[in-house]
Amino acid sequence: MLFTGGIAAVLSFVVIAFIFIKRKKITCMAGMMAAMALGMLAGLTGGLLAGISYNGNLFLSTILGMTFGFLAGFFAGMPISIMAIIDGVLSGVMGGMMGAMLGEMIAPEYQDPTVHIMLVLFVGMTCIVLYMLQQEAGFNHSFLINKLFHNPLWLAIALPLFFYLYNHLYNEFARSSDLPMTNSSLNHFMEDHNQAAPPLSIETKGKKVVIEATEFVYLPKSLQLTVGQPVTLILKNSGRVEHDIEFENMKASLLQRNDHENHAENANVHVHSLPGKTAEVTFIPIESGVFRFYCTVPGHKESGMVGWAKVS
Ligand SMILES: [Cu+2]
Repeated sequence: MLFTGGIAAVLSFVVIAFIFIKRKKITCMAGMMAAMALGMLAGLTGGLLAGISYNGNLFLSTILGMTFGFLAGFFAGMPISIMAIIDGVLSGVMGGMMGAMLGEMIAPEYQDPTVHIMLVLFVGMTCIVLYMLQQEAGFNHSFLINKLFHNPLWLAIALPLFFYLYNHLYNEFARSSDLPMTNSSLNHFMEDHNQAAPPLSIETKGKKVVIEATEFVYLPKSLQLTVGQPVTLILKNSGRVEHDIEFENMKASLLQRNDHENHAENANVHVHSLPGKTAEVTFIPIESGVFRFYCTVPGHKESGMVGWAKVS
């Protein structure tokens, strides 16, 4: 995410710098196109990243997306003309709104692919915009970079290379940030508790997560959990009807429950709470992945009572 944002920021800066340097040779029409394209791309990408990062707060992510789009469109249009500024700013604001909505609404398991697609779109389009501006300003074949740029073969090699490196670094990056969480002691801890039946009232130093339920929304609607780390999930029902949380296909060992239903050992994690009451369930996630949870009261899931947990 940071990586993608960084690439997008650097490329935006390159385009703006290019427009600024060649501002005398670029016609108003080309400047408008460039400002519109850059504003839209920066808005979409910034909005998407903000929508994913601040999921559940569409207002904040929309404002952030609009700001990115506005700034990119404004600075790209500024060296050209007022018309280019208007063009850039408006499409930037629109792109920011759409990107934020996309980031907010996209299912969690598709967030990473969506970011990748957006980056491909961003890099591809900025290349075309830069090419167009080059054409507009006249090629200067004395620069090596321009020769490279003018040769489709080089471009055909450079782009796949970029995406290969990007994927490689992206995975490296993700792995290194996961590292502290998956150390061997936690794995041992997890294995020990898988072998024996989990004791009912274990002293756990796990984390506590509170989810507030109302009609018909969870707050927050996403959780970050760690494999092997016990977690106490507290469901605070602030609504006027009963609500619950049921996880789909999440493998976990249950440690204790405070309601009275009987449950098999590999049951889904489930917690139910009456209006105005609080209930909790303690469990250890066994498998990493993204798991949805929802309210099983008829009609609630369809009305928006869904969320997800990212177990890493
Ligand atoms: Cu409900």
